[in-house]
Parts: sequence; C-alpha cells; structure tokens
Amino acid sequence: MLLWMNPRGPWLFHSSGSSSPLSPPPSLSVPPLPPPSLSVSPAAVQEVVDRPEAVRQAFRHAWLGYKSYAWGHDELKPVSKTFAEWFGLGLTLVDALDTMWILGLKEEFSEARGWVEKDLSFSRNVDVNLFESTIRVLGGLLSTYHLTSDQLFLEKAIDIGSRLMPAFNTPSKIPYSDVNIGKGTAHPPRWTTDSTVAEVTSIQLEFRELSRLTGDPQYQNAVNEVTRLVHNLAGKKDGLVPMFINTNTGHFSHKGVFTLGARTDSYYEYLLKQWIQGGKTEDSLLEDYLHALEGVRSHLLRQSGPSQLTFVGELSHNRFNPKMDHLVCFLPGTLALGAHHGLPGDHMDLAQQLMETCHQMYVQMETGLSPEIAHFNLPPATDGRDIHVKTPDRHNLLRPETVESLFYLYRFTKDPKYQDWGWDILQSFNKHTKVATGGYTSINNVRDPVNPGPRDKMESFFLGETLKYLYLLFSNDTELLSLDKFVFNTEAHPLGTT
Ligand code: DMJ
Repeated sequence: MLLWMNPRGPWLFHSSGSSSPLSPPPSLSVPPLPPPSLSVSPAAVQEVVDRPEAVRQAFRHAWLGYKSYAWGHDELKPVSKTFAEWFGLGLTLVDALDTMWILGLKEEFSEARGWVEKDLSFSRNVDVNLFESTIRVLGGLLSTYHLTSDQLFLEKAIDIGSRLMPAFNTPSKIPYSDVNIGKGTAHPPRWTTDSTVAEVTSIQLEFRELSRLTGDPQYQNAVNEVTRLVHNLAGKKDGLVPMFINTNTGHFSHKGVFTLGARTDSYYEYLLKQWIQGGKTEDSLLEDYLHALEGVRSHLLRQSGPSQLTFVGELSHNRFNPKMDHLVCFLPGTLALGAHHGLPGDHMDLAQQLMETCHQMYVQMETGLSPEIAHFNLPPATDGRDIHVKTPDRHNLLRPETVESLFYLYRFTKDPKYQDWGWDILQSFNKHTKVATGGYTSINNVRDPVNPGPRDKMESFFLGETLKYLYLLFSNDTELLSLDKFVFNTEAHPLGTT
C-alpha cells in the first residue's frame, strides 16, 4: 500500500496537552473522550504519498523480474519467467543504466555496471537494427557516461558506434536498416531496399554527440549528410514526410501516407532537438521543423465530437483518416520544449490541447491505459464517444510517450494536474500490468480490466523511458536534468547541448 495517512491520526488536534478554554478542565469525573471518529472532514486527512519513491518501487519490481529470469538478455518475459533475445546485447540492462543512476538505485546500478564491464561485447556475429541499437544502446551508454564520467561507458559507446558505421556505405548515403556488428557488413531488410524515414533521421543526436566527445568527425559527418539529403528531397507535403526512403536512389518511396505516428514520428522530434543540441544555430533544422508544423496544422489537425478533442490524424492518398497512434503523444512534449526554447506561444497552446487528448486516451479506457491506436469521431456524426478502439489496436506495450509529454508540460507550466494524470497512469500500470513474481507485462486489451490479457513481454523502454519520465515528472527539482542543459534522445537518454 503506497498511501499513508498521518500516523498520529486526523484527530491529533484534539489531544493537545494544554486545555483549551472550550474543553473542561481535566478531572477524573469527566467521562473519557470518545474514540477518534473517522467522520472528519477530508481536509483533515493528510494524504502523504511519496510519488518518486513509488516509481523507485516500480523500478525495483521490474528489475527483480529482469534479474531473476533475464539477466544479461534483451527482454524479460515476466509471465513465463524467461527471456527473449533481439540483438543479444543486454538491451534492457543497457537501456536502464541511466534510469538507475537518476533514481539513485546505487546497488542495482553498480551490479549492472559490472555486467557491462565484464560481459557486454559487441564483437558478435549478429544483425542489429541501426536505429534501435543507436537510440537504446549507443544513446544509453552516452548518457550514462555523461552522468557518471565513467570512461567505461564512453569506451563501449565508441565501440558500438564504430561498428554501426558500415550502415552508411550505401549508393545514396541513406543508411541501411541492419548491420552485422561482428562482420562489419550492412544490408536492408530481406524484402525491400527501403529504410523507414524515422529510422534514418533519428540517429543524429547520438552520432553527433559521439563526435563531440571523441573529436572524431566521421560520425557526425555521416548523419549530417543524411539530414542534408532529406532536407533537399522532393516529395514532402508542406513539410510532412512520407514513411519510406530508398537506400539506392535516396528518394522517398511509397509516397501518399503522411502521419506523425509509426515510421515518421521521431523525424519531427529530432529536427527540433538537433537544433537545440547544436546551440540553435542550424537554421535549416528549425525551418524544417516549423514548416512541418504548418503541414500538421493544414492537413492533420482536427477536433473530435462531441467533446472537441484536438487530435493529429493521418492523410492517406489525400483522404483524411482520424487515426492517431499512441506514438504521436510525444508531440505535446516536443511542442512544449520548442516553446520553452523561444518558438511561438501557440506551440504551447497546441501542446496543452494535445496533452488533454492523450490523457483522454487513457482515462476513457476501462483499465486506465491507452490503446496502441485510437480512432476519433468526426462531428457531426457522433454516437456520444470521441474515441473508438478497433479490436487489433487494443493492446498497450507500456509505452512512454504520454508520460514523456506530461514531464515536459509539468516542467514548463508547474500545473499539478499533469503530475496527477501521470500518477493515475502509474496506478493503472501497477493494477493491470504488474506480474507478481517480478516485472511488468504488455497487455492485449485495455478495455478489459478483468482479463487484460498479459502478453508476456516487458519492453526495454519501460525501464529506459516510461519509469524515468514518471520519476522526473514527480520530482519537483527542476534542476534535475535541466532542459536548458540536456536534450533527451528519443529513448529518453539525456545528452549534452552546445
Ligand atoms: C521507443 O523505442 C522510442 O521512444 C521510439 O522513439 C518509439 N518507440 C519506442 C517507445 O514507444
């Protein structure tokens, strides 16, 4: 139980040692005071909840499962009490390093550091996804180095960063999606020569930071070239980008769908964040970001009925589709960050409206957890509900985007409602996704609180991102990872700014 009442009880103010003028003088003939009544006014009950500590408890519980059944492996399968391997790089452990540091979990951190030192080897004949290993492994190592100044993490970051470089050896300089980090070879997926746009445009913060720390420009040169190519590319719609890009031609492919969800989301996020990372001097990044937001306003932004929730839909071959991925809930936070760094005030207004919508995607579900994808009702055709969830979209993967945005919104507005919304989300995770023997699990159905259907998978980003953002949301120390000094990569790893 995380909720403590004042241990001395709400009736404390009756029991002062000195007699009040209204109370009878102490006398043996006076009947004893009645037992403390529970019917006191709510204001008299002091509810003290240590929210940051509740996040630490959640982390420890997740870690217990990982340590017991998946130590050194990529992901915990908490229900079957085993593990799943993706790249074989201890993904959860590496993704969680800086979270442990920030939460002050020294013992856990030091044990994990020991594993990195002794057992984390990148000299393996294994294909890894360039984007995922950059944001989770390279990003995690760089931020842990930044926080701890421990050379071990920089050495490991240089090792994995160098091994990922063959991905850029393509005819177009747009990187392949997969790299064999042991053999030093790279290739696209078996079925296509395309890469996804978000994947090739959301590795820049990490490689630029690696160049800054090592003084070796090869990393930033490779990713800056990708940014330059995409900046000059035809086929955008008012700053909005298609979902795929061909590694041979360097052109967008499968054009016609524009979304801020899967496959393009962090393209937009990294335009702004690179601009901040570089000391707000690279004008073309800011131009592309502002242009894209115009595109969002013109083509993707609508209000639902009956409650007029502002949402970001998709454009599919010129037809508007009122579908919003939970992934899009990164946008309120990014908009707020831009406003904090001097962009127009209406970015903050839009951030607050979208934050409300993402909040509704949680509170309107029976479990209090958002589905992976929401469909919004367009007025006037309304059946009384703003949000619909299709059967295949009812799952929740413990994703971070909403709590991430809540953190930014709270930092910049200090409105406690954002903390309260995050608190409710943590309670819902605890109620519906916590596995008794350790760990948290993705679930199949956010509309069924009785049987949400555990999926038996704890994604590494639950520890790397979701719990970290919840902790930062509940911390009132605004100097903790100041947003004037740090920029978070898309996996919640804080990196330095110029
Ligand atoms: C994470 O790996 C990153 O946040 C990425 O940008 C999107 N997908 C997951 C979390 O949802």
